[in-house]
Amino acid sequence: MASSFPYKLYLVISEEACLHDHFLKVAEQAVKGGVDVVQLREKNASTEEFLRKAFWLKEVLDRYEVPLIINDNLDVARQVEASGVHVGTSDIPPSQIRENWRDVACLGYSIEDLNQMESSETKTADYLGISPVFKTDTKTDTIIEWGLSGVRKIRSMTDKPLVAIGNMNAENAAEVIKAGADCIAVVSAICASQDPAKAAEQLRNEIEKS
Ligand code: TZP
Ligand code: MG
Repeated sequence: MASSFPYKLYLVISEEACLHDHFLKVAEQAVKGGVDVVQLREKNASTEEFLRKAFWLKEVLDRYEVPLIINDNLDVARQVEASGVHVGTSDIPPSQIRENWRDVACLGYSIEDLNQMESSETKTADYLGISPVFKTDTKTDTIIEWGLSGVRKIRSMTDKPLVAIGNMNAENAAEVIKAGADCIAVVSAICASQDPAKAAEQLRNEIEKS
């Protein structure tokens, strides 16, 4: 599909999710393994800390020409000149992000309820997160578990790029792509791995062959 979101393997990273190495090292290894877009998601950091981490991460990703997306913080995103912002249903609405950042390159919005598919907020997003595809211990305040049927349903309702997130791994990536997702997003499959580069490579292989 032609889109402004040509990415296939999306790393959603936070410092605390990285169990075996510093998060900047994990991000770099993941990119070497095949991650082509990275989101910094720091739910517990102060703005100052978030900003500092974002600057560091941006510096690493720029070396590989991999875009950085910031979770739910417009100020941090703009200050580090990120490629975009990702928001969920309880965050700043996408329309407001666009009003305040006219040339935002990449605006992501999580779909947690089928009713959202009719909303103008969904129409304004550049890509949609299917959240979560499968239940996950990484984010427990979720409403639905979309499963493969949910991915197919959302696919039938939009041409927008779809990013699948929630307990995604090398075992289930191919079937989720076949169900209609364009991109696979992971936290723990890479951040909790002893070998983030290899984990990314395995995921990338599954995506490419499906
Ligand atoms: N949004 C929906 S599920 C999720 C987010 C941020 C967490 C995904 O983490 P994991 O470890 O890949 O299941
Ligand atoms: Mg949120």
